[in-house]
Amino acid sequence: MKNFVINTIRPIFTIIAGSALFLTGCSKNEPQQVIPSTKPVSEKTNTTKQNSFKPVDMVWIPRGTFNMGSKHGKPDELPVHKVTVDGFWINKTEVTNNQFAQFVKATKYLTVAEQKPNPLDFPGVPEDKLVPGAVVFEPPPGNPPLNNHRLWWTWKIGASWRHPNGPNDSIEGKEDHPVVNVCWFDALEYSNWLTGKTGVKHRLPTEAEWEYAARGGSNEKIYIWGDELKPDGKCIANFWQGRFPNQNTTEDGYRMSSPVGQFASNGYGLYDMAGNVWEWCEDWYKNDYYEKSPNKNPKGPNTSFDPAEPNIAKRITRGGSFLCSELYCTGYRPSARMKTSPDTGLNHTGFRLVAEGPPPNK
Ligand SMILES: [Ca+2]
Ligand SMILES: [Ca+2]
Repeated sequence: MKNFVINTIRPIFTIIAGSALFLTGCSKNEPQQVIPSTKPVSEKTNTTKQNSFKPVDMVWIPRGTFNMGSKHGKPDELPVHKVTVDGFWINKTEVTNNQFAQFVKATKYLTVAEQKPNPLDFPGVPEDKLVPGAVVFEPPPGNPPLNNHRLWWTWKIGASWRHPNGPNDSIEGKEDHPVVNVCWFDALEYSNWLTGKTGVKHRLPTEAEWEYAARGGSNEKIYIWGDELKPDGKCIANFWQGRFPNQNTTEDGYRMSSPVGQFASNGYGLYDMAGNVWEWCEDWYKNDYYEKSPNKNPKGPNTSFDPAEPNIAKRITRGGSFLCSELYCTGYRPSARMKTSPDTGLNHTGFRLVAEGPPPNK
């Protein structure tokens, strides 16, 4: 959120504060990682529990090799390269509000979007302006140009996972929708909680694991289901139809998020790997990472670099969301890479986890 505030709301805060906000000690090779002041849940694994690990909400993805990246996408999806990943468990669906609520109930965890920003992170900004919030989609009227995403994103006071679109919105009736407005650090806390609870290491997927799982065995297809966005003219995922960002025809049945698992699963039995909400991955984003990525179990670069915003360190998000349009980001392609500051909650971003338990008994 800090980075979003500094770069997007900066002019507003600069006017309020009467002084400029700035990043210190931050270069393109030295990502500035913002660590929220929450205590990590202790992480324990347990051999006995590991052997009896049979998660009902996860699917085992067997070890395999695939072509990662795409010739049909953006420059950062190149070069297409062979990658082998070991087997892993992964959630069938995005983590839901109901699942996240269980975590919050058990731990009393406050997400970053619910915490007051630390004044030390915002030199010059009056404390009364530092209030909890998240970044929410609110397009201006008309047909704004599509080259400036700041036009349709607003930092909304009071937005959080409990209030996806702002303080007047709630998750009542959306218990089976994916949790949103959770940042990368929140996902980390949730995974640590599950690790402690199950005795099996849970974590965010690496970018390579995510893409391998998303492809569902259909290597090198543009979309998870093939090479046509709408096979037989039908929408088979929750994305945006119409002219982004103001004409949403809801041809797929959903204006914003949908309950998880409303569309057909992919070849591995996973739902919403295309669309619904973006999903955090473990890796840092670096635009040219594929040029030197290891070919076995790549875990991403050690530092982040996005040429569009070189001073902001970003983690990967994957899979696209209900806001992804054919005219704009096409993020629902399994190879599409998005990147977000790890402390930023957005109302189109959630996550799913992988687990490092033993494979299922044959
Ligand atoms: Ca939709
Ligand atoms: Ca998704």
